[in-house]
Formats: sequence, C-alpha cells, structure tokens
Amino acid sequence: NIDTIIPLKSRNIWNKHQVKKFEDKEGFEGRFIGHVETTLARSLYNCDDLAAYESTSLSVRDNLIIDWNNTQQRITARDPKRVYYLSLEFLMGRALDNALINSQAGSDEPTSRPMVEKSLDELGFNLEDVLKKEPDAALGNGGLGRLAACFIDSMATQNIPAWGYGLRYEYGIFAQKIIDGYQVETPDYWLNFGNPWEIERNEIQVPVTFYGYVDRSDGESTTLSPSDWIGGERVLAVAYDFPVPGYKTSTVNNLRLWKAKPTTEFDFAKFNSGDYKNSVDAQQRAESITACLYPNDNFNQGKELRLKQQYFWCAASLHDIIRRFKKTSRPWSELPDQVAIQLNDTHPTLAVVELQRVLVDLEKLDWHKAWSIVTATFSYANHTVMQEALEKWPIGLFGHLLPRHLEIIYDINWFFLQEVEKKFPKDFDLLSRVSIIEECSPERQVRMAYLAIVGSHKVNGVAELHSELIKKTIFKDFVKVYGSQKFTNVTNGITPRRWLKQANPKLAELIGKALNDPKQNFLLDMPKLTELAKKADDPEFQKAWDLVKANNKLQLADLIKDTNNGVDIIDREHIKDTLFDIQVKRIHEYKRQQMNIFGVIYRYLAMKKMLKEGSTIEEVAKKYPRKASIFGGKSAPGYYMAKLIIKLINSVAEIVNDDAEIVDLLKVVFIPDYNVSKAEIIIPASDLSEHISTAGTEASGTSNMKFVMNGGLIIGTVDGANVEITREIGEDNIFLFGNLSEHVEELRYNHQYKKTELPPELAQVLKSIESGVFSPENPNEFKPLIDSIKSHGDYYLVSDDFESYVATQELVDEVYHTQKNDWIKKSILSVANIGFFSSDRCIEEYSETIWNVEPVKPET
Ligand code: B1H
Ligand code: IMP
Repeated sequence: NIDTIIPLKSRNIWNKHQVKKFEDKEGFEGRFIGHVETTLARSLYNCDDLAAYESTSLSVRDNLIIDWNNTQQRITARDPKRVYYLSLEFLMGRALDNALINSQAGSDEPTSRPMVEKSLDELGFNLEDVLKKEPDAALGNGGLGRLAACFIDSMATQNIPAWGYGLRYEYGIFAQKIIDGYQVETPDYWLNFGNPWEIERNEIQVPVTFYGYVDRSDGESTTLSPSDWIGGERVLAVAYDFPVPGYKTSTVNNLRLWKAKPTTEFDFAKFNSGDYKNSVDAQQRAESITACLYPNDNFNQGKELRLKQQYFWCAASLHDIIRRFKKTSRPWSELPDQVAIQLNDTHPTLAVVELQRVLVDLEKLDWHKAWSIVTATFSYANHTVMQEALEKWPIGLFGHLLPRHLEIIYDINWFFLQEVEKKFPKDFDLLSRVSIIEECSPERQVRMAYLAIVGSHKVNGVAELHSELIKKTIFKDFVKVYGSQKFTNVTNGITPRRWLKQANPKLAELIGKALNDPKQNFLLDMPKLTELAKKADDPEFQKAWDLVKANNKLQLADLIKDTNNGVDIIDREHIKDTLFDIQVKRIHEYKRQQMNIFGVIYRYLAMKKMLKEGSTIEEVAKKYPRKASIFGGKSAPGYYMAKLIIKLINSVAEIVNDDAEIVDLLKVVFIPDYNVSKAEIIIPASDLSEHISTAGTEASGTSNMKFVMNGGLIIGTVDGANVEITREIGEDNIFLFGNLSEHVEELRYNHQYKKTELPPELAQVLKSIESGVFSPENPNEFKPLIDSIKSHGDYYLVSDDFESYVATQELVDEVYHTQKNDWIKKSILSVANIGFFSSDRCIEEYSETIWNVEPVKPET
C-alpha cells in the first residue's frame, strides 16, 4: 500500500540510496570507523575499548535495524495474528555477543562473529575485552525476567510476529557488594554511558492518567455504560525500542520499553497562585514512575508506586496495540483473531481492565460484547504458589489511583459471581472463595490472580508438577467453576543460543563435530542432540568432553580470583579432581541455601573430627575428596533471613578457607553480584549444581536446565522442572533426594503440633553455629536461622530433608571420585536428552495451544 501513497519521484531517490547491511570485513570496518568519527565524534587517536564497544554495537545495530524494518513491513503487509508478551521484567544481560551470534541471514554463510573478531583485531582491539565493556541490562529479578528474555529470543528465531512490552527502568536490579560478609546494595545506573542498543522514539508519546474521579453528573449513566473518567495526574509514556534478532533468520522483532516523562501541559491553577516551583516539581515526579525496578523475587510488597508502574505500562502498551489494530479498519469482534496478549504472571493484569474500559467507555461497545473480546484476547501464566508473592491490592489504594478501573472490576466480579451462582446455587462459601474482591480486615482487597483467570481464556503453569499443583491448591475452586480445560501446562525452557553457544562455545563446537553439524543447526532443533548418546562410551570423546569442562572451570577460577581481590582460592593444579558444586540463584529460604551451607558445615566438622581422632589427611581425602562449594545470588534488600544466610556462607568461607589443617580439600566461595554475564561463566563450569527447594515451592526453575545443557549433573529435590528433567535424562543421571510435595502439608503439621527430633547430623551443625565456631565475636549472630528450624516450625522442612541430602552428597563424591568415566558418561547422556528444554519448544506450544499464531517467514 506504500507504493500507491508515495510519489514515484520520491521512491526513486529513496531506492537509489537504499541503506544496505555490511556483509564483509571491509563493510564492517567502514561502518565502525564512520561511527567512531561521526556518531561518537572521536578519532583513531582516542578510540579506546569503550568507543570500540559503542562503535561495534552501532555498526551491528545498523544491520539489525535494516532487518527490523523489513520484518515489520513484511508483517504489516501480511497482517497475521500477532503476539504481545507483557512482562514487567526482561533480564536481557548483554546484547552485543548475542547479536553477533544471531544476526546472520542464511544458515551457510560464515557467522559474522569471527569476521568482526578478526576485524577488531586488525584495528587493534580484542573482541573479548570489547564485549566486557557492555553493562548488563538487568531489568529483572531472576527466573521470571530471564524467561521473558529467552522467550523473545525464541519468538524471533521462529519468525513469530511478536513484540515484548515492558518498562525502561533507569535503575535495574541493584549491584551487590559484600562488605564484611554482608550484602550491601548499590544502585545499578546501567545507562551511565548511554545505550547503543536502544532507539528512542520521541515521536511515540502516549498520555497516561492517574487519580481523579468518575463523572456521572448526567445522572443517566451507570457503571456499566460509557463513563467519563476525569483524570488528575497526567504523564507521558515514551517508547524505547530494542531490536531482538532471531538465530539464522533475518527476522528481527521488537522489545518496546516505556519511559515516563512529564507532559508539557501547564498547571495554570498552580502558576496563577504563584506556585511556579511546585508546579515544576510535580512534573518532575513523573520520571520516578520508571526510575526503579522493584528488587523482590517471589514477594509482593504492595506499594502504590508499583501499581502506578503497572498501570502506566499496561495503558501505554494497550494504546499502542489498539492503534496498530485500528490501522487495518477491522471490526472490534476480530480483535482476538489479530491479537494475543500474554500476561507474564499477574503483574500486567490491569491490561485486562484497561481493554474493557477502552471498549466500553471510549469505543462504546456493549459491556458483554466487550468482555467476550477481552477474554478471548488474554492468557495468563502463573509462576508461583508462594502466598507472599500473590498480588493483592487494598481497594482504598486502588480506587484512589484508578477510580474507574475499580468500578469495572466490581462489575466484572458481579457478572462472574452470577455465573458461579447459576452453576452452584446457594453455595455462598464458594462465592466468597472465588470472589475477585477478598472480604478481609482491615480492608477489602483485589485479588489479581483471580482477576487474571476470569479475564483470560487460558491459564498455564510453568512445569507439570506446578500446573497440577495450582489446580489442586490456589486455583482449585476455579477448576470447579470453569472445568479443567481452561488450565494447562507449558513447561519452561531456555534459549540454547545464549546458554549453550554463547556461554560455552567450545562445548557447542564439540557437539557440532560429534553430530556432523559444524554449522550448528542443532541449536534450532535441540532434540537432535539425542545422537550424542552414541558417543557416551567413547573414551576419546569422553576425554575431549572432560577437557572442555576443565577449561571452563579454569575460567571460573579466574572470575573467583578477580572477585576476591586477586587472591586465588581454587587450586588450579587440581582443577580436574576438584568437584565444583554450585548453587547460584536468588537467596530465598524456600530455595534452601541454608541447607546447602549446613551440609558444608557438616562436611567440615566431619573432616576435623577424623583428623582429631588420628586419621591422616590422605584418609580424610578419601572420604571427603576435593570440593569447592560455590554460591552466588542476591537477597531482596528487606529480606532479613536471606541476608543472614549470605552472612553465614561468608563466615563459613572465612573459617574453612583459612584452615590449614584441611589443606585445600574444601573451599567455600560466595561470588558477589550474580548476574546474567556471570552466569554465562559460572554455569558451564559446574560439575554439580543444587536445585534443592522444599518440594512444591519452586514453580519450575530454569537454571537447572541451563546447568544440564552445559554438562553438569544435578542434586535436587522432586520439585518444579526437576521432575521432567529426570524423566528426559533418566533417573540414573540425576541425584534426587528429599520428601515429596504430597507430604509437605503433613510434615509441616507435625512440626507445629507434635514433638519432632532433629536428626543428629543437623543437631551437630546447629550446635557448632550456636557455639560461635563461625562467629566467635558474636555467637548469637545466626540464632534466627537456628530458631526458624528449632522453634518456629521449620516451615521449609530443612530438618526433614537433611539426612537424605547429606547421604546423597556422599554418593555424589563417590561417583565423581571413584567412577569418573561413569560421571562423564552421565554428563554426555544428560546433554543428549536435554533438547526438550529449549525455549523454542515452549514457543511452539504457546503458539499452537494458547495464542493460535503462526510464523511469518522472510522470503528467502
Ligand atoms: C517466579 C516470580 C516473581 N515466580 C513476583 N514468581 C515478583 C513474583 O516482583 N515481584 O513481585 C517477581 C518475581 N518469579 C519464578 O519464575 C519462579 O520462582 C521460578 O520457579 C520459575 O522458573 C520462573 C519462571 O517461570
Ligand atoms: P507500528 O506497527 O505502526 O508500530 O509500526 C511499526 C513499524 O512497522 C514501522 O516503523 C514500520 O517499519 C512498519 N510499518 C508499520 N506500518 C507499515 C505500513 O503500512 N507499511 C510498511 N511498514 C509499516
């Protein structure tokens, strides 16, 4: 249609100067130097690593933008159904290396990465050093945000017409410093040097309104008819676009993040009263909406600013989605044929209400017609059953900020409860249990998860166990009301481009060779890895496999040295026979880092006891061979117990690492400031990783998949995706232990109402902590951790699982140190069968069973 609007003359000039992608070294160098000299206004004489990073990124970005334009035009022309993935978190990490790996049109041309590497080398730069200049885009807390990042990679790779929508926080998740063993948070001002990956769209500004009142002065209208919301505060949402390149395709999708800024409207009332300063201040406050990511994982803090963030983002995104839909002049009834909106947890649930408001108040649709369009458009993924994470908003706070939306929620609830009452007459208990409004003191609350269920056509959990659990627990009554077809499962996955090829290039190469696939097309079809199983017993292949792991462990040793003021903790001479036992994830009592560190203490005490009773160090080494226990992860700033766990780990490290008696047989490390870039170094270096949550608490976990994809084995509980990982790779290749989720309730009951004994292993550990072995100056320091087990009901069941945990760790030692070939074989077989956990498979499942969308492939 462009061709008919634009005059031939203009089109000819445009075509003559068509902007082209660089395709070879020459082309790259031209772009690179051009950007250094004009965009950065620097020169040959002051081009440092930072400038090289910026200029390389801008050059690669130019290529991506050309593909982005083509992708968007193609999609506009074909006008297919599109997906909008709404997530308050996108934990992207660095972009440049990923763009270099992904951005190559055909599957046969050499990857652009080696070419750029060579070019930079000749220009006097080292690619690895240049890559390190990029700050992490850490706009997320943990698994939920990283899942969003993996999903948009897979959607682009599979040519799904999809956009991500989120917030452009000025500050990402805080940077973690460890001072005297304690976590200290410092702000993450990631935009300090600007950001070459974002395209500021100053032309796209959406006004968003808060507060105010609903005007019903006509006396005619009801809450169900078009209503006038007279807003109080107004801010603008400005779009920032981030290109999302697919792997081995020219599709480049878009991630649109919104930034809040003041309107240029002028408050005359304030000005006339001489209050100029205050009217400027009020405007300035607009920017605070997108200043900062809430740093809580699996925890709902309930702050007004968070609700403001949510509405700001939902209103701006929906406005954009609707504007695009309207360009095609279709009737509203076709919206669900053109648009699928995916809610990443309940955080974007206001979008449901906002769409209903737009349809009823602004577009004047009949309430019920509007509502059937809304529910056909949305789908909701639940990510947690943790009570403290479930979003609820006090109606006072809610109605003050969004008065019209609260009315709409009451009406949604009213019709929903009528439906329920029709099906289950007089079941008043059921009605109050499923009501979107919780009647509780001191104040009624809006239950966002219930609103998300009622407003969606599908609800899914993120691993089989979790999806079954939500049907039996938190959403049980909704299964009764809707039947179970509305509830489904899509097991999480991870992108093998970042988590195998980028993080572990040597392993990807080795696999490519073994599969006779040097171009690494298996990264698009991970179930192909099963072919690897044939090589599991091949001694040559085992040796090569082990060598890759040893090198990755050396790289992690370098990182550990860097973060430890240049002091080596890991003995490089013995790297191959030191078991790297790693637990990196957010610090949370339910993830049970405390159980891990108790296990380390148990081991240390047992070693000391042997020595004391006259064993030689060789004898000790036989029972407790070399091991490095490595931890990493952030605690929410206000989470006291999690912070105490970090301190305990660091206190134990100090004592154990300095104990000359045990001569390097055991090392304990806490790596500060765990983030995506560090994960890319840490994960490929693991022999064993820990996924030991109390059964039924971890919805899925995704790092478990990353570790296995990199040839690490798992010690884990029967929880989240561990269950399906076991099914895929075989139970011989995973170390499972602990109580099952169906017993958790009873065990908790026992702790509360019956006398339970501590297992002797744990009693011994707790005694040593209480006696001040790890905190001589303050023996009481860790008392709250001990009390939570001994006196407060041991909610996370550490005492119930500790014996089997310790016993399983001893089995791990035995296999690793006495049956190394067997260990390597397990490692190869695990990788061979991890294909199911590619996020490409997730996107196929969502596309077919929830979104009903199809790929739009580029012409070849
Ligand atoms: C997960 C969260 C989460 N589940 C609230 N829920 C938040 C909840 O800021 N908040 O208020 C932030 C995050 N995060 C994680 O999602 C699960 O714990 C993991 O098990 C799961 O793998 C991941 C992705 O599905
Ligand atoms: P939007 O869908 O209006 O947000 O546009 C996103 C991008 O898609 C634009 O910047 C264009 O690159 C492309 N696009 C949108 N509409 C058209 C069109 O009518 N013809 C060609 N390209 C379009």
